[in-house]
Amino acid sequence: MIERRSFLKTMGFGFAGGLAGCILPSRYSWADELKPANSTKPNILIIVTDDQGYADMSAFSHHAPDIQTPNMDRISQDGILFSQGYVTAPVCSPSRAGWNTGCYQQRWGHLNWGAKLPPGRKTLAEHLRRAGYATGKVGKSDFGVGYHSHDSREYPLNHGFDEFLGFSSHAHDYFLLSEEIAKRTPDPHGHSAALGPLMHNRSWKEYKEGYTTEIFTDEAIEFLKMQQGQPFFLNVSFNSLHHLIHEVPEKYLRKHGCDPIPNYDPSMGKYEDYYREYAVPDPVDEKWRKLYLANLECLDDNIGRILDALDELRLSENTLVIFFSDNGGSPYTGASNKPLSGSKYNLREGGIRVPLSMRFPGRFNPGVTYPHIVSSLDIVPTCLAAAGIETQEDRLDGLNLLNKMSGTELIPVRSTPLFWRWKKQFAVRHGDWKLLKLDDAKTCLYNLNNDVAEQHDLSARHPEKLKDLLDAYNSWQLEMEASTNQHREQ
Ligand SMILES: [Ca+2]
Repeated sequence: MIERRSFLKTMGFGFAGGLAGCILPSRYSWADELKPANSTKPNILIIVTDDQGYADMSAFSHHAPDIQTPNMDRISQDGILFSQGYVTAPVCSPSRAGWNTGCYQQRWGHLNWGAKLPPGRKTLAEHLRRAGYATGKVGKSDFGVGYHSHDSREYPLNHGFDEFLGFSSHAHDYFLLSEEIAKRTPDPHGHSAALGPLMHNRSWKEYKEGYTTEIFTDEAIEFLKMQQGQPFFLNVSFNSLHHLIHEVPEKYLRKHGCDPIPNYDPSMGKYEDYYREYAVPDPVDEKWRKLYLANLECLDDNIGRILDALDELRLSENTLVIFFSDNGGSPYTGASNKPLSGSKYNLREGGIRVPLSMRFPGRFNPGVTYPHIVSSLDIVPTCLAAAGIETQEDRLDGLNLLNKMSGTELIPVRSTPLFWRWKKQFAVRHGDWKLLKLDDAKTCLYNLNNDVAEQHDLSARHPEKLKDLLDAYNSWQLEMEASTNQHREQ
């Protein structure tokens, strides 16, 4: 992310580096660069993991016995752990569309993987950048299947980020990041995953050696070092723990007793064929759990490096940190969502209830577990409130959590239902109740207060509750369709 700082050096702002070789985003203006810093605004750091299971964070009392995530746990030890934190979809792309905008992605027809990010839907980065924040994104940016070009709205520099290093698609090889491997591969930017150089601002950046979890961490720390004195928004979206889960540095493989699996080589044929073989291994046995644990430990260590950097730079006290997984654990990686049933790719709790924590020194009490329903939709309004930006409540589907989490009495913030629709599945959560319609199955009703694993269908015993939630879903669905039609007409 040296380009912007190099530019400032030439303006006499005292940053290291030179203008030679720099590539400036085309929409930069002198006025933007000369905007005075406002150090009273809090910084915002959002760390997103990929496909992490609900049982795979040791801060939870229900965590799986074989995992330890001491660095992820630091966030909730100093802040709030959410035991009922939901995302808006059981897969990457629509979930990310939801949290980045604070709106149900169904409002513009983003039901599966493929919808775009419409210009009429502002992202958190756009809100914050307009308010004077320096904005950076590192890692995975995913708004639909396929590789997005540098000039598409789905590319981070075109929806609010000043700087970006990562990939704009749903999956990337963890290790294969060189130009040479991309040239030798018949499908380096395949439909399902990519390999080769990372996207870097308006260009590309190759790594002859390296590992994405560590590269993204290095870049995030570099961003933090250079942003002291002005408010920043940094989003670090790791591709860990997405498949290909077996791509892990050797020291972690050794520690967890894993047998290495050879990575792709062009002599094997198409990358997509390799990717599909290891994205859906059969069976997913203890071998894969060990690989998952190795990948998770590397991820946790690197999150620790970012938190350490915040401490060393004396930024922690004025930074709101939000941590969560974009969807539940995948059935193909060895993740665990216990005690929930279901997983990534379905609307059972295991697909949409995720590890979620926040810390905001001086605003959130430390060491609190919040037991009520919250959503990734709440991230945008909460961050806007933290930044002192007037929240356009009528344009957002989430809630501002800021003042609700500050006291000692933890009351439910959400009185209205949450809704999900993904492919043919849909679900409604309201209070203790959940309505669930899976593919080709009857519509079920669960009381999650005493049946968190969704084992006992109560639809026959409580037909009035079933009807209430179904009516609410149908009304929501009509609202989403009307909104989608408006977007189509724009
Ligand atoms: Ca994901």
